[in-house]
Amino acid sequence: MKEIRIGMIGYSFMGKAHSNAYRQVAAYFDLKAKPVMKAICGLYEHEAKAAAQKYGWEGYEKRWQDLIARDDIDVIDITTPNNVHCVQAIAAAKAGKHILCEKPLASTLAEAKAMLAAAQKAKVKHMVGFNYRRVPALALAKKMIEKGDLGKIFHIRAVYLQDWIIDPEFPLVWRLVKKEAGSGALGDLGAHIIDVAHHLVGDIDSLTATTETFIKERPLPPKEYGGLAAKAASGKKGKVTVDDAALFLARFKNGALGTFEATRFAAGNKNGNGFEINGSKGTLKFNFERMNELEYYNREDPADRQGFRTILVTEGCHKYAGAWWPPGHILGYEHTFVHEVYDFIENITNNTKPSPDFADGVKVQAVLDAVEQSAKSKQWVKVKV
Ligand code: SOE
Repeated sequence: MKEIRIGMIGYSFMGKAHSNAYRQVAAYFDLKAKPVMKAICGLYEHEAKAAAQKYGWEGYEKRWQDLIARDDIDVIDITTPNNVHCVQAIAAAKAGKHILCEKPLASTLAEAKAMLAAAQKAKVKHMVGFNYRRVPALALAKKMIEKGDLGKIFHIRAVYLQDWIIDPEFPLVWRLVKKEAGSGALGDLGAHIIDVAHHLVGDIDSLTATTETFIKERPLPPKEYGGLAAKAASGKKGKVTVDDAALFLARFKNGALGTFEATRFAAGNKNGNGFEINGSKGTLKFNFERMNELEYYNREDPADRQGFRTILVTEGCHKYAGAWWPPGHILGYEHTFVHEVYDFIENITNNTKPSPDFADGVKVQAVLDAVEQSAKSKQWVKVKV
């Protein structure tokens, strides 16, 4: 069987999730080409070596530049902090590698555009890791909206609620530093719900936003720490230079209205990525913390029995779900990444356009940029790609 040889940059949370996906995908999906996990690299050689052994990579490289230069690698998977996505993706494109890059695509709109241009010039396949599109319940929502089951869309109410940094003693990890992350909850969580809105409702025309940083400084983490789960902090403190929460109102090009809330200070919400979409014929509601369920209200049900029904999205007829288990044997977060790498490998072997690709990533980046402009100016801002 043909092989698709993968090189991965990064070995923390997303590196672990993507490694698991490459290991599993061929066992559950029929592929024309088998992913081969050639090598992984990251910040520290000893951690790359350990990750290679633990996650099932054939080997590791000390430097991402050496990984990209290898002629036995076809795909570069970028799971590093946002500030290095651009330099790594452009180098990978120049080396003729297909690229799967984690979200948000970049730290700035200019970087995102440069990544898209480089990938297009190199004629390589490019996908951005908005994995929530690949939750079976979201795929069903997309199908229902496209079929017209909701009719004309009036509203999307989108939230992405987490609570992992309410403790002021939680250290200053890279996601809280503008130089590395570009923005805070806005780019990390808001990017996901903006992409979902683009996917399910359409393009955003203009918006007005506000952001807040509730805790202005935090203890510095030890030199080597892993991503989200920072270990005990050192004594010194550093400034938080990104938003802890970002909220905005949006007007869509198709006339719909949107409210968006991305925060890491919503106590009790662990990964509350959700939406409610209201249309002329009904409503869909989704919350990732109940990711196998989609709630549907149909205004065309008989008057004496209207109400929200909960669809358990685990049937064989539901996109992706049928590849796994019998109905009711629910899926989890990690399955969305298996679906993502399945689709990307299919795009490469069938020479089809990945979705979402870097152009979709640029569209999200343009909204992130507009939110930051509006939060500063306190005015409505047009979204400009
Ligand atoms: C942030 O905590 C985070 O890890 C995001 O970066 C991921 O994209 C999201 O899927 C889970 O939460």
